[in-house]
Amino acid sequence: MSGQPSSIQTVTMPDDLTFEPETTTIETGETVTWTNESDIDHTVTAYEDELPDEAAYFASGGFESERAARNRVTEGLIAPGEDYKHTFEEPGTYGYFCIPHESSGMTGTVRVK
Ligand SMILES: [Cu+2]
Repeated sequence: MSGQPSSIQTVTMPDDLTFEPETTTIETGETVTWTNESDIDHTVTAYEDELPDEAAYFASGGFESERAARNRVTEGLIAPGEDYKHTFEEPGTYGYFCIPHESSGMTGTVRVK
């Protein structure tokens, strides 16, 4: 990285209850933008036990814990056409999911190098 602006990686939420790509790999300090391209609401919610030790918790809605995100799911919904961004400052592997569609397997992984 020689002075170039930090790049942004996009993960889409298409119509089939997935995150696409399911696994995205970025460099430390880069931002992921999740874009809802479907016609229903989704969340991006980190699994609290699938974060690197030093990492900040993240979830659409700005929650500080998975429990809070689950308890107040409507506040974390990303409407069709909207997006959610998070910048990853710690290397490691992060697991996340969509609260309404967790049981349908709507989960994803961010790997930060
Ligand atoms: Cu969903």
